[in-house]
Amino acid sequence: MQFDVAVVGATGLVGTKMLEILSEKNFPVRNLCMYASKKSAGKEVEYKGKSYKVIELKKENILDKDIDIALFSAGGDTSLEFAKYFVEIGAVVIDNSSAWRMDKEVPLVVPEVNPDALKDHKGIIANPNCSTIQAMPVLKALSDRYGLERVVYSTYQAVAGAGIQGIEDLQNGLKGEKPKKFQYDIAGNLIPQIDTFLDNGYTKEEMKMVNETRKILSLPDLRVTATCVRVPVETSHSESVNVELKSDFDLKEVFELLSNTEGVVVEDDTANLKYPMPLYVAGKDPVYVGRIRRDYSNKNTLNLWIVSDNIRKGAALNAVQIAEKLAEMGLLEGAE
Ligand code: 11C
Repeated sequence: MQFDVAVVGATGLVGTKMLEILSEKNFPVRNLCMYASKKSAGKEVEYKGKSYKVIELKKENILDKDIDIALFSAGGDTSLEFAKYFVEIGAVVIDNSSAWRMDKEVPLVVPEVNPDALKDHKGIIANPNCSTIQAMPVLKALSDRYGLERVVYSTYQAVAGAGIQGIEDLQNGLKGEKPKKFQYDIAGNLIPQIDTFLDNGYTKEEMKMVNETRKILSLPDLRVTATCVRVPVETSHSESVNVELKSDFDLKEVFELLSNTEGVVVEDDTANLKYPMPLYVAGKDPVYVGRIRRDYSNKNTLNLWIVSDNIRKGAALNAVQIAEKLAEMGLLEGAE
């Protein structure tokens, strides 16, 4: 089976990565349409050695096409305006923005965690926030084995989460220039704010972690809290995760469980100073977990350190994996 694929936001950081991953994975692409805003329309983008002209994203440029899957990463407003036209022509939209993540009609999916949610899709599937995605395979495994009582996230998020301009702010900041994307210097600094503040004192990023975790794990009452911090690291988010379980655990068994969890690599050998770090995880597909230890201050509680490439598993790779899973589950129309 082959598919007609559209990438919306094809010239952005995540869009570019989506194309790279489709190619790396040899995804069965029959035709490819690359969309972007008027500013980038007409540019030439390469895919597997062939050059494609970027099409301006507008209604009439969508309705005249045959598309089976549209991978969106162009911001929430663009998704809200244009996804419906792709659905109208029969495509399944996999959207990387936050536009529909909490919509009851829209599955929010990490393929190795909650693939069955895909069965209920009505044309749009949401890709979770990067900082949420990377914790999911680990928490799902722990949830299934021991039950989850409470989760405390403290994140150390890379500048790539803020797009190309975030990366530029770090690189230029290291040369002494002032930031353009962030409100403060990021080189040599930490910013305890990602996205805007809400009335409850949390940032939108923090509440995304709370709400998306509950939805993906189907645990609507799970006690979750988060503090999200931007750090001067280019790519890969790191997270300290404190997890209170419903029942007690044997640490060796936890190591074994996580070592056998799809999409997860345990990197934890303190005697040899082995633990995951963002610099070395960048460019890799799995979620890495280390510093696995008992929290002696609370019963049935674990401390974990989870690191993953936020542009790959946190965005582009997860979106492509959703497409692969849809195809595997027979939920995608394509051509023989
Ligand atoms: C960041 N997590 O690191 C954000 C970027 O809802 O998809 C992704 C925002 C989102 O800044």
